[in-house]
Amino acid sequence: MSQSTRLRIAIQKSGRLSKESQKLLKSCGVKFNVNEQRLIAHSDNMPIDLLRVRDDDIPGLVMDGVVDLGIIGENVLEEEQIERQTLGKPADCVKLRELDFGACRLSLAVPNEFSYQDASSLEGLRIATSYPNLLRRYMQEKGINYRDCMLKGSVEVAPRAGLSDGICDLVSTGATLEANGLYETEVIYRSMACIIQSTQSQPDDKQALINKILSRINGVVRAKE
Ligand code: PRT
Ligand code: ZN
Repeated sequence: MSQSTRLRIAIQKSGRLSKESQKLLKSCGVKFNVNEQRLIAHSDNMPIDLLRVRDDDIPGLVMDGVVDLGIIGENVLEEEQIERQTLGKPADCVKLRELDFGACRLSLAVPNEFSYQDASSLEGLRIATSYPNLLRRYMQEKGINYRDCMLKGSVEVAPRAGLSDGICDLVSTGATLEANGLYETEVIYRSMACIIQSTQSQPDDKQALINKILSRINGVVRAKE
């Protein structure tokens, strides 16, 4: 496959970052129409193609140089980076800047009846999470041994279902924890959406377009501050 002359930007197809990612690019003057059935949306006024994928695929697509830019939550980026470093796969990319949406935190939480002092209260216990690498890094720093319960979804119901003692999950308002009889004990990672670039060297015209988009993003984000 030859390298595309058009700039490829990966964004989340549908989900919490999807609308904001599209809005940001539109406010930078990139015109496009999304067809919900299509993976790719071509810009009408700039040599840019948007690749609409699952958010989990975005860091890898950028790190493998399949796309040039990606808009992704720092939590997913960092999780993938640790995973790839562990596997010896390419894990490099450049974080161009943090964006002003997608704020959340990855936190430890336990059932309301759990008497929690500090992270060592979880010694030997089972923790459900979709972020096993970020959790492992945090618990290793604290020197705490725990047992894994890897779940891609429904993490918040794991303790009630008897699958785990606690959880490590994303929180924004805290309503989901509360609705499931859990309380937040420690924030292990704070995240925002960010824009990342592949480390592959780019032809001058493509890099100039990346610089133009980035400078417009800087303007758009600053204007809102
Ligand atoms: O289908 P795809 O794989 O692309 O999407 P996804 O389901 O994996 O991700 P999605 O759309 O839920 O989230 C995308 C990104 O949004 C995350 O990786 C974060 O960077 C960011 N984000 C910001 C959040 C939240 N806030 C958030 N609150 N992601 C998930 N949540 C969930 C959380 O997992 C929990 O279930 O919302 C619930 C908690 O919310 P509160 O408000 O009740 O605390
Ligand atoms: Zn996902």
